Amino acid sequence: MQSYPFREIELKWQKYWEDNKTFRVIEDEKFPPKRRQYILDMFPYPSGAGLHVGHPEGYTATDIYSRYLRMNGHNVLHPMGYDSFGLPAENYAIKSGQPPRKITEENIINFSQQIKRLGFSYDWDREIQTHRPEYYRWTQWIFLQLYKKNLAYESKMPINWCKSCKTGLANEEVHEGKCERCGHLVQRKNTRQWMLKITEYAQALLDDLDYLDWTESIKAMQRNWIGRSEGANIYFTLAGSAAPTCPIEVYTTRPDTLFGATYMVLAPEHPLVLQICTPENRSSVKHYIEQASHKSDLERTDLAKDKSGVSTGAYAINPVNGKKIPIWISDYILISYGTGAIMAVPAHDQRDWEFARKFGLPIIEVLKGGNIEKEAYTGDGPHVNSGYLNGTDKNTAISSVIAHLEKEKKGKKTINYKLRDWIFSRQRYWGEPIPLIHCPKCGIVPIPETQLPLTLPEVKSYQPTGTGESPLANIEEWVNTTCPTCSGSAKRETNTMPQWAGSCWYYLRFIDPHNNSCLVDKKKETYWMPVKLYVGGAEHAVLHLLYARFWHKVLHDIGIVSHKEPFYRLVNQGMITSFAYRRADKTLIPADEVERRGSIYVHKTGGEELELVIAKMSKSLKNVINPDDIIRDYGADSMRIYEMFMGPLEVSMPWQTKGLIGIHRFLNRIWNIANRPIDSASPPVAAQKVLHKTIKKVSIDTANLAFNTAISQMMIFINEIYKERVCWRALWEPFVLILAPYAPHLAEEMGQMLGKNGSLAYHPYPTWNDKLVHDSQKEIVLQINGKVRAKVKVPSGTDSAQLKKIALKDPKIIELSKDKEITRIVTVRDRLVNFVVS
Ligand code: ANZ
Ligand code: ZN
Repeated sequence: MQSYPFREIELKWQKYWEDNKTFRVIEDEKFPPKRRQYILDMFPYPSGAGLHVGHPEGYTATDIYSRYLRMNGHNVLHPMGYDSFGLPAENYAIKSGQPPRKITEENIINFSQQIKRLGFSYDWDREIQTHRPEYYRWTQWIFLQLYKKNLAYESKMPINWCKSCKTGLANEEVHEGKCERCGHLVQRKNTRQWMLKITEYAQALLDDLDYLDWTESIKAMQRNWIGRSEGANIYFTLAGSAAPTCPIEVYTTRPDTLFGATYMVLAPEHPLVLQICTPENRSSVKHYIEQASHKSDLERTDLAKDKSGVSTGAYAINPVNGKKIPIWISDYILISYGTGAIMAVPAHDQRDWEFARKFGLPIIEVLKGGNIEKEAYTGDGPHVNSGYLNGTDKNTAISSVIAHLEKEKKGKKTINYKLRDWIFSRQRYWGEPIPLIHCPKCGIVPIPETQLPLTLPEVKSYQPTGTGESPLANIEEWVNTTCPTCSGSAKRETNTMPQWAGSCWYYLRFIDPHNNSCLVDKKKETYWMPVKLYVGGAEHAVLHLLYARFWHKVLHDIGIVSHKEPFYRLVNQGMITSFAYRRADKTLIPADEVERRGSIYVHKTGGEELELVIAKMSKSLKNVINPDDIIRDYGADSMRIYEMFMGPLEVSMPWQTKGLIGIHRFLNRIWNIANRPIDSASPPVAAQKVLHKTIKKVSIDTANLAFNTAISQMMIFINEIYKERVCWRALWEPFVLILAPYAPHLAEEMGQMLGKNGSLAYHPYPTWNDKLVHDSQKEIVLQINGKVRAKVKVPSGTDSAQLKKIALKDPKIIELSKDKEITRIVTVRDRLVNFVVS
């Protein structure tokens, strides 16, 4: 294919923007608050694999939007940086023997080149890298503020521990009690951890979701994760004289079912278990506790799992009716939720029902309406077998029972959250050192703020120690220090922060990246915050996005930031997938041999059509598209527009090189028109109308992030203009301007050809003329039995009755229907009239 000289043009303009610092931005007071826009991308982790085609999808969207806003008179902060601490670099360091710093910085250079080659309008003077001491100094500073506010505390928590890999594991990394990586049985190990009290902000994190302009699905995920539930704590005393005097407290969301509580279950880790269990049951209880310790919470709460448990031999008294009920232990009760103990109501809770069925425990119906022979009934209904609650519905019964329990001091209304405190320490090297000192005399002493950053020392080995300490623990000179309070000898904290720490607040540093005296200047913060649009993948729904909101709220409470929430509007881009293989024989298929058939994708071979599987791009499937290749063969502008044309931003779509080639042809056509002789005469009215419709549609769609439909409209315009032999200046100038946010390199070049000086980046965006947008006349097709027989022009908006009249007078219709009977006339305003005849 003959291509326009995209390479030359793109490199030329990228150099121009860089040399002229075209996109540098300052806090210019001449822009009123409404015209200050902070448009943010999720900054990448600079992996060794380089840029993925998924990265530019979000980056292109925010870039088009930022460019559009600038042309519409907004001051736009649009920065980029690197989230550069993290495990992959450390693992690679262990394998290759090279320092993580070196690997990371090489990756950043590569990433930067790739990102710059796409022509994004970032203010590169604001670039930050989270692994740089100038940056993590402030990450450590925030940690100290959390510590001072009692929001950071040390705890011994049982975590998943793999002996063979010498490391703690997340719940998600444990399968059937075994380490996902090596297959070893996972143990629960008590290790010293630093925790952040995110739970203190549970309610605020929940409440403030309401006013955020985020996709409902992400909000729902956060709400679920926070998991607020309302209910009651109820106290059960133990039966028998030898029993401990303290009652067992349970948490329930259904206190109304108390009359149906026929037994109790404690988590195996509950501190009372070994105290209350009878001598005969002791050995089976101990055995069960040991078994449960190998399982992750995820497995224990799996609904499909067969219930297991053992009896403690002890009994409790149901506070509402004095009945003696047995106490069991089972791993479906988690120690970390509620009180770690439940009252079991098998008639109305499915887990309890299954447990009761398995162990022959009594099932008493207390709400009418279900069939408890078959399953637990979780619906509402009048209460039965429930003393003073009989006849009431669920909500009335809940309030009534709580009032009774509170009066008799047998229970109280309670709110619980699923959200747990954040395990914030890692026994790893490549992260921010935690700025604390352990002094034998003074205890834990924070490092004075003036001594920050506490820099990460170079080490020889990045291998985990296996003792639960990070590799930093092996560096004597670093670990041994003096106490800032008493000057005695003391030791440094050797745990580091998790990979999420740096990204919790990076958007604030972009506002004031070189400030050496504070995290962010207050005036600048007020100027830019909150982020007006944040674009990135949905995989961060409850990790980064929740952690960042938490830190932001703490920073708000200590007066560093002016808003309660950091990201006002969030858009999650869809995933760019790829084709994997034929269903039948699993052979790989190149993406450009694929065709679309409605909602499926097929590969044609010798008359045979095979349906294709859509998959994530991955090395093992050999279906990864490398952005470098695309830019080399088709240019950055083609890549940008193609990714935006694939479909709505939020929808996942498979990559199709064929589609990219189509876009490249479209840009070639534009180039072809640009090289025609310029005509300064007034263009025909029809052409002006297409232009104004295009300006209107592209403006509105761009403002709404509906980039794909904006591009379609530009295509319509180009097809119209391409037919003519000239290039009218009056049409071309505005078109080049609306194209500029999308294909900035090509547009800049064409702007120059039109005699514009410098960049179009701040050129006023064209406006449309309403009179030219509305067609006064519409062409209506006249059909007989669905076949087009004639066309007529009518005033736009002509109503149905009028349309019928006009159509019936049409000579062609008169002639073709003369011997027939018209049974029905269908009209569609501004479009058609169809005669159904027989
Ligand atoms: C009695 C009952 C009767 C319950 C009934 C439910 C239905 P959410 O909504 O998730 O907060 N539960 C309490 N603590 C638990 C723990 N540590 N591990 C496992 N399960 C626990 O769930 C609260 C319900 O989950 C509580 O209400 C309790 O069972 C159980 F018809 O108590 B319910
Ligand atoms: Zn001391």
